[in-house]
Amino acid sequence: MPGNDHPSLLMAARKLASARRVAVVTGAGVSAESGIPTFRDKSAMPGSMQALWKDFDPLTLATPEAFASDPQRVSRWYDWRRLGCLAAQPNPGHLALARLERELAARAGRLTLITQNVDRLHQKAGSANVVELHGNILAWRCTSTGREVTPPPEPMTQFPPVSPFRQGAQLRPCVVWFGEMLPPDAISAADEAAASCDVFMSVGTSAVVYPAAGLLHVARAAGAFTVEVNKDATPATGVVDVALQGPSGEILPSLLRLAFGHAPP
Ligand code: BJW
Repeated sequence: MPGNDHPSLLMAARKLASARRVAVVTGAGVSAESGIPTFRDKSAMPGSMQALWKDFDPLTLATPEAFASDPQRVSRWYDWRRLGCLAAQPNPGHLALARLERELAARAGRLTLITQNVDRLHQKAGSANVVELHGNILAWRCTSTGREVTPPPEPMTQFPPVSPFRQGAQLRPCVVWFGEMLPPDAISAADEAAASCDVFMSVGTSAVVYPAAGLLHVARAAGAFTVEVNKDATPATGVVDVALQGPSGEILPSLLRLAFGHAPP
């Protein structure tokens, strides 16, 4: 984690302080400090909810093919994750991004927070302008009619859950699996924000899943100053203007303090 006087941190803070439009894309790493497991990290956070499903590769469960071949297992996994997301609380990284939105709004600026996460923790932290690229895990939809429902915050009792809308149909989570299209409104809002921002930040994502990973390149081509916050190196690290290595729950609050001073009580 860079110290508060580190030139990269100071440079990123100066750029944020003078920016009007900022776009941030977040990934699973931003929620890791809330105890939600990432997709590709092998090391689980202490106290995280990973143990039960440790023998399954999340990337092989998050596909339409997995749901088609074993809907019981896949829906059980998603219900377990849904309950974990409902119980989780935002961490200082989420809160810092919510503060960034308020600071920019107070200066007639705008933050577009583009997330690949399905956990709704940015909204729980107070962020309002959130673009969900990969859907959200709290809503489920009928495999036949597409109608959506928000299941109650208790464990489901039947797997796969039966659709209340059409006999013989099932419910699946409203998330985007590999090979599925992203919501068109979300991808166009994300593209527009990346193409028109002064500062673009990639936070807690392995930067390998497209189209989300392509937004950094859109922003760079349009002349934005680009920043990465990640505890490890990724394909984005060598591309950005400033790479800040460390936990987002520590780096983002430091960055906000340097850019805008201490948060008001
Ligand atoms: C910390 C930290 C801490 C940890 N602090 N950091 C162009 C080129 C090649 C392929 C494609 C392409 N365009 C489309 C594709 C195909 C495909 C794709 O991208 N494949 C690549 C993998 C090769 N994309 C798609 O299929 C997308 N659909 C699409 O494009 O439709 C049109 C189309 C289809 C087919 C062909 C062409 C066009 C859909 C992608 C959907 C992704 N879905 C998932 C599951 C969502 C539901 C669920 O939650 O279950 O989304 S997969 C999974 O990966 C999930 C995540 O949102 C996504 C990204 O992962 P993320 O968030 O980056 O997490 P991790 O675990 O990978 O990384 C965590 C990072 O945090 C690490 O770097 C850590 O170091 C860091 N970290 N703790 C800071 N405390």
